[in-house]
Amino acid sequence: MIHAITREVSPAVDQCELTCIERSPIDVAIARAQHTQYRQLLTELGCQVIHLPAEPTLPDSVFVEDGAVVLDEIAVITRPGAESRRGETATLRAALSPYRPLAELGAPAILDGGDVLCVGRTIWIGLSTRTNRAGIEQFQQFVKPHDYEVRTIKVSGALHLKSAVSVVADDTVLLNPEWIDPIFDGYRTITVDPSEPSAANALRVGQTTVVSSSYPKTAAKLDAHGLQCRSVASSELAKAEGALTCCSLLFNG
Ligand code: CIR
Repeated sequence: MIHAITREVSPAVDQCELTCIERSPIDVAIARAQHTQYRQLLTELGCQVIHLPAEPTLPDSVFVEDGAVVLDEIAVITRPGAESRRGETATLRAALSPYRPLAELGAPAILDGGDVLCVGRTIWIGLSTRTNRAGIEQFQQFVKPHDYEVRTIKVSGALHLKSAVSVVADDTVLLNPEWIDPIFDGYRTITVDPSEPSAANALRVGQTTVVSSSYPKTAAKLDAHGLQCRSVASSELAKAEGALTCCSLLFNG
């Protein structure tokens, strides 16, 4: 059983944080409709979806990935890099407490879940505008007893590490070589179509890779490599600099 924590799009989403893109108006109704389709797809792919209510005062709260990192052994509640997002973690802590022992990062640490990429027993953490060395060091202390190796990688040109690279199968990563070096030894690397730089954020659910319908060329590439793909519209939340992994916390039950 895969559990998926999601949260309804905030009515304040158009006041979201933005780092690498220009602001453009966000239609909350469209964003909510696309998010509903995303949740329906997760259900279809076998997830039990735990959908949290909207947070009217937290514009970015739909992006639940940034507030926690859930491993098989432990969940680490983060301290998000953007101050406006720190209020998001209390409800995630409550939602996760029935499922995992919890640990929590404290100041001066900052870390967004979008910077954490688990590749087998290696956890790559992006050093970014949202994640600092104190965040990585504290995280490492929490996961060391569970036999994970933490490695740091510098992120530039993208908001988060997972804007640039994601795991799409046991042995395969999808990445944008303009934003990240292909240093994932032993893993097959598929690169995004150059006309679709943001396609590197795809969501693996069991044996299926979910790709945004905005990126058909990259989806065709994944298909050609034998991956089973599904697509979903995510264009409205892309205006808030969010992609597919950002909208859920997936973990085994
Ligand atoms: C932010 O800047 O924090 C949000 N507007 C977007 C967060 C997207 N999250 C993610 O990639 N994990």
